[in-house]
Amino acid sequence: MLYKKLITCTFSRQFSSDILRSIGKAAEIIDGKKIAGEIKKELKRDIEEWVQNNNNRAPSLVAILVGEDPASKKYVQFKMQAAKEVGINSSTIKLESSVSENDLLDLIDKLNKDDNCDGILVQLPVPDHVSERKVCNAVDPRKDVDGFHIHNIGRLCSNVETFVPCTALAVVELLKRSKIDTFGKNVVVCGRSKNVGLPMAMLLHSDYRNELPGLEATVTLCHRNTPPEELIHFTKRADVIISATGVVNLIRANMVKPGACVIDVGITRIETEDGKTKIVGDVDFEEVEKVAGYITPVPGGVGPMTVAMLMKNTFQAAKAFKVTT
Ligand code: NAD
Ligand code: L34
Repeated sequence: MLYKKLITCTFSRQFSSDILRSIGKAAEIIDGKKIAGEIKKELKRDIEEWVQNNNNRAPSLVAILVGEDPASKKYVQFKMQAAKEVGINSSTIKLESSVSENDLLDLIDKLNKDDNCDGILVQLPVPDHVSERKVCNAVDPRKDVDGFHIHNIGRLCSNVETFVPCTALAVVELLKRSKIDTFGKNVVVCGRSKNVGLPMAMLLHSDYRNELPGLEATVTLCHRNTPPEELIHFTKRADVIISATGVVNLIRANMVKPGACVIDVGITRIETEDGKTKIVGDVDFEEVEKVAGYITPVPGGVGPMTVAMLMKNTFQAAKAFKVTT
């Protein structure tokens, strides 16, 4: 790594990336699946200890799955599996896609009042006839393990302790555990969605002297109306690029500063030549890994970490409830 850094500093950008390529020095892969495994192990230990020492019941999580979207079904299954691994009681309530908004809100209200339920999540997207904002705001903020309630978004934006949305938290944890420095660094976030890009940017630029993980970066937030020539202008100067757009191959090698860290949040299902489907990210992995210093794969990068962070938030909800109720 030191060798790579030295040549990165000494030579021009193009020259150093050519050298990296010629000596076959590929980026270090940030293995999200492995790190998620480690976090789940730590959580299992902490939850066991909390249950035994304080005579608590196990934390509990309820997922609401509306409709038959195969990706949503899969993600909720992963969440149930992870809960089992760490000692969280979990269940999924499945609803038809035709469910009325009122019936869904009633169900959330019932779960809000259920003392045996610490965390509630409504897997998104919800059908078009249901308001996503209303649903997110219906969850008791103290049980809002996704961090999507408007109060919790407000707390996040005010740097006050809260439930941080799982994907943003996943990226923070990946950066921390891979020892990627963000203090005073240039970070580009591609994508400004309320659930991913926005909380990501909030955490990255936040002041470490407050309650939330302050990453102290200089953040540029790009989106669909950032012209491509502007996007490349910013990404080329970035020490860290985080892409969360769902645009396949948005990030190419010529957009990346040699040695930079590239975190790929995007997930898109594509059909392969043999008729099978596979998932890919926003980053042209094959190209970019030759230039970047660190890179996350898809699959096996941010996805499994998102699930692990949900477990962390559920444990946080269980502990807070015990204190405040
Ligand atoms: P979204 O559709 O709500 O937002 C996409 C964002 O990308 C928008 O802000 C849009 O302005 C921006 N965008 C579109 N084209 C762009 C371009 N050319 N340049 C720069 N920005 C552009 O989606 P989302 O919910 O934020 O999810 C984004 C991606 O991340 C999707 O592929 C989704 O499947 C994936 N995702 C992955 C995880 C995970 O855990 N790995 C979690 C959530 C979402
Ligand atoms: N309410 N809705 C709510 N909360 C969330 O945090 C989510 N999200 C996103 C979709 N809707 C949501 C998730 O859980 C996306 N997401 C998610 C969860 C898990 C994985 C990816 C996205 C994941 O585990 N991905 C694996 C395998 C993917 C595959 O095989 O299809 C990976 O390695 O990326």
